Amino acid sequence: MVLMNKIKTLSYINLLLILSVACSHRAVSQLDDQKIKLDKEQKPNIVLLFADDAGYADFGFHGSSTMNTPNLDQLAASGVRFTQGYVSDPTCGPSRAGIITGKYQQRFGFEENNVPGYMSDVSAADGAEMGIPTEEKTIGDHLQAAGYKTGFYGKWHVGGADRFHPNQRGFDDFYGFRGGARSYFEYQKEPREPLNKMERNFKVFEEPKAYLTDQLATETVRFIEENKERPFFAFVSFNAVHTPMDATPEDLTQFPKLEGKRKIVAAMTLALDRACGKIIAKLDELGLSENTIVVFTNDNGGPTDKNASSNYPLSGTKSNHLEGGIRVPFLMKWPGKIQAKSTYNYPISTLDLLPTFVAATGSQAPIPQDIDGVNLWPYIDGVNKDKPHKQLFWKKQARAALREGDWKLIRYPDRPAELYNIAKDEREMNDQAAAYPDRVKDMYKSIFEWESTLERPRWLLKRKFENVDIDRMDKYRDQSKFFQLERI
Ligand SMILES: [Ca+2]
Repeated sequence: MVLMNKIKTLSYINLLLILSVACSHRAVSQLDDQKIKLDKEQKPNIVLLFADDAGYADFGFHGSSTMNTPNLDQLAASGVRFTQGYVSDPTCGPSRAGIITGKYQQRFGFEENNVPGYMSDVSAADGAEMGIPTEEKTIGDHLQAAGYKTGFYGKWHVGGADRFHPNQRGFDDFYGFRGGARSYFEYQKEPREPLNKMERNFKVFEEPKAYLTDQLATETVRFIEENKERPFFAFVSFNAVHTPMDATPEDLTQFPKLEGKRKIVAAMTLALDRACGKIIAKLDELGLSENTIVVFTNDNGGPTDKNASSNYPLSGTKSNHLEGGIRVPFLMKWPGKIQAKSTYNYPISTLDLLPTFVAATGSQAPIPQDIDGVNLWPYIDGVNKDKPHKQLFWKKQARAALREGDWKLIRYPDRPAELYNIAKDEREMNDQAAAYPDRVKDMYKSIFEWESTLERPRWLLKRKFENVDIDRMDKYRDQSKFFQLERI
């Protein structure tokens, strides 16, 4: 039956080829060889380039003349740029739990960021125990089931305990760290947080010899070379440009006009772009580019206070539900399938990557139904002209947001809800709540109804971090106050 299904997908010429050799014993192995070859040709490789805490504005393809990102600019010109690409949370751990499962992470209790040392004394879980529950299937699990070799490089941050290890969660090959932030240089002594040690597969601890961003590219290139004859999925989870603010002296010298953290983040972004370019160049060198989907996106908006990132013209930052916290750079390339230099303008989500990737593998692995992401191919192709999502939700504790059509409602713990028309007011400057009280009521109710379907948080941050997030939002909300000279 499987063979019949496969044969249905073969071209007429390939079918003739198989029929012509299928008459002898020797032909059986030829048939197998041909099947493998066709599998390889039909199933695209997938490379997900994933940045950390990058500012929406801090890429050439988003208009930055400060940052130097030629390789990512080229990627943007080679495929589609999603102009309203969202993450499912404005912080690291929950956003990653969403992308890795294709589900709103609050559905399995991954509502709050998981940062050892920051958790409440009464948190039900802490430390290495804060992870994606093992009953959830990951993007790696799904692609393994579709016959892919899977590799994960860099920051994991969705569970430090052994049972949450990437090798246990659908990734054949791993070089990275289980925690959420670490030095970009080799640790000379045991770090305070052992989850941040670099690890090759399971418990073989091996610090990087090169600047970490470059090392992650080297590891990904190795994985691509090792698997060039079969379909592969590389999840490249850079910690760039998350703190600590570590850059190489060579990269820093490229930005003589900048100072302080802004200079360092520019150097870190240059290294991020170089690493992405190295991976893309390897695909070109091996002749794999035509049959490889390459995605670039980022886990949450830039924390301007921490790493001097800019989300301009969007408002807000990491850890709040303004557009600057949840709307991220989002590129996808697949030559011959996705039109170069195109844009897609309806809202999409990182939750969509799991079903979109599974759909690209062909019919053998069905798209899971119990997820919130949407297969984007009919929308990218223009076959389906509707919006992929009628609603998109965000929530942490009392704070929440709902995007419904052009409207967005933001619910706060310390002030009335705000309503924005994102199509007319992308910067969220003109609160329309007083003008549309019925819409506010309806959307407020919709958030509550969605919340009622969610699990309770498995862990809780200390209360004071709610204040930290609100204070950061208020101080850094209007991004036009920062880095003004760069925009003149
Ligand atoms: Ca992050």
